[in-house]
Amino acid sequence: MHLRLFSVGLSLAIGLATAQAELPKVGLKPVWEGLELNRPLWLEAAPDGSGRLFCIEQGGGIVILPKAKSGKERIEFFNINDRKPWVENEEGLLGLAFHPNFKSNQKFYVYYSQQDPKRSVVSEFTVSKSDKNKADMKSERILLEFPQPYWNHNGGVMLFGKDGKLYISSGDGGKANDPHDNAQNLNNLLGKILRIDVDSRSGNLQYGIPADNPFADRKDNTRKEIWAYGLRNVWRMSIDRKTGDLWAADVGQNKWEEVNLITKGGNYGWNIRESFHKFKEEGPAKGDWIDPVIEYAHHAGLEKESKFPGHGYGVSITGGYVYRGKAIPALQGSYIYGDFATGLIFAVRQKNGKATEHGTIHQQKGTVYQIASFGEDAEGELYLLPLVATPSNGRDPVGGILQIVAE
Ligand SMILES: [Ca+2]
Repeated sequence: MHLRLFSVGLSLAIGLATAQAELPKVGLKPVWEGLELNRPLWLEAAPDGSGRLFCIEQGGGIVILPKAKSGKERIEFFNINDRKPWVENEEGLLGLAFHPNFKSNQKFYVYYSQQDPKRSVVSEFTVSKSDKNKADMKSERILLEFPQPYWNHNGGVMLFGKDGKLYISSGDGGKANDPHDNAQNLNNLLGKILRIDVDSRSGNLQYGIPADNPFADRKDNTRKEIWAYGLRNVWRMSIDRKTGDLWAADVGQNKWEEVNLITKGGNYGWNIRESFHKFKEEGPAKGDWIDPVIEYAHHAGLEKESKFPGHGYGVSITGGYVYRGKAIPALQGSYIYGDFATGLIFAVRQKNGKATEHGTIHQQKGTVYQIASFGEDAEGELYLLPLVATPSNGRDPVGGILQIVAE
């Protein structure tokens, strides 16, 4: 339901003054115009008080953005372009996470694709001792590699929780329908959110299995790295910096896009379910599946089946962040997400995992920027990382980044 304060009487409006504000419309403001960025996919601030913003490029680079949003200087921090991580559309350098103690240990983590065989690699690197704006490219420690049988659904988000553990989204391995039923199979790492400890070691592993992982005590072949499962391709997840909640946007197949709140040991249904709906014909009718917070349909014909009629459409979700900035007070505490293809930006508020309010907060006009990802700075302000511009020619890379601002 969309709460419309302007449609109610003054006395009621005063009565609601302490309630959450209506979700506002927002604008998009070009920033770092003229800075050349090639397929930017992730933007975050180093947790060291320096205020530096780091931006991933899919081809294998990490760039430090100029302090001034009018700046054009490209400071190259990291570069694995020569390893060719980006071969197919959904491959590449996909994830970056700074160690919670980055300020003292200078460690950071990347997630990238490699070929022969196709696989995802999670590695630790350290900043150069002589130049804080350069990674020491010889410092790589590979923590984890796992096979990605197809080019699509490679996951790629990495985040440190408030618990200091590293959370990783893996993707179901690709193709369509999850043909090998990876997401429901606890014996492999695909279609999961993993949780590992980068500061310890378990057995021969280059990381530790946290003792409080949901399957840490299993004596069978269950992968103890698993935190949650039943996910198709989480394209962007984030942690609410206030509450610690883990939000994951799971890209759907032909019908439904969904936003999930991730809990320990949770099964999010794929490939038996897609969003609130049955997906696999021969799948069980009942199970311990956790429904999403919200869903949206791929086209108008599905709207009558949707739990959220009037949401708006799209074909591939891009997850964002719970807004904790100051510039748009009415957006405070809402989760911002968008659709890659339509470029619509949405927001939702929830209580106990159920949506209480949602709305389209921005509809692009004229040039529609596809939403490859969102970014968040140290102050909690949000950015849109566009991939290509349409409809002018649909192919040209867009140089800049767009900041989400009050309309
Ligand atoms: Ca699901």
